[in-house]
Amino acid sequence: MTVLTRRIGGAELEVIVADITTLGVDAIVNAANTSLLGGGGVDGAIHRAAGPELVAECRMLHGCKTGDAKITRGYRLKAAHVIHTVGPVWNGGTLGEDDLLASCYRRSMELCGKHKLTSVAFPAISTGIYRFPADRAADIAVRTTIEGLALAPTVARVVFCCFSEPSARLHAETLARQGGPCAD
Ligand code: AR6
Repeated sequence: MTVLTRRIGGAELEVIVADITTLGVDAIVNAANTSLLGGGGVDGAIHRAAGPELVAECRMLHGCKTGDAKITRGYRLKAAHVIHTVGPVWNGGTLGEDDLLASCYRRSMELCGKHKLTSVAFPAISTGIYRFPADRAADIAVRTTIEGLALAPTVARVVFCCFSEPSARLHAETLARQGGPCAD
């Protein structure tokens, strides 16, 4: 279900409610942990849908630091690639959580630029098991991704793939504030 679409520069940004594992984009972003070897939430769903080849490639990456991102192939997913990023665990906001979350979106966009990807879908990183407040995270996600378009000139489509309508509403509110005229 598409909640909002906005054109910003050469890119279309969409807020949708969907299961990210079903999307046919160049890359879906995974909210992983530092091991990159799978887990619960969206990470578990992506590994289940991609098949065991994904964890085999992840094993060769030797983990990922919080705030950083690494790219693999998508295997049995419709998406050609998976960008694995590690969001911060929310600890009250005094341990640099905002900057680390922004870094996840920035590094993911950098990888899109480096690999000349044209479309990317993000889940609401850190807002599940890692307990980052959903409204604060949505604001960082949308603002940092818009800034990150400059790092990824090939990207023509960005999807904020929310798993619930309340989450989509938060992303849509921020995007509506930041975005230009409606693309529909
Ligand atoms: N499609 C889209 N979004 C989803 C899906 C899905 N299939 N499944 C869940 N979400 P979480 P985190 C949403 O917990 O907070 C894992 O164990 C979910 O509703 O997946 O970054 C990792 O290995 C929420 O809005 O990730 C780490 O250990 C958002 O995705 C840890 O969880 C993120 O929730 C990472 O925790």
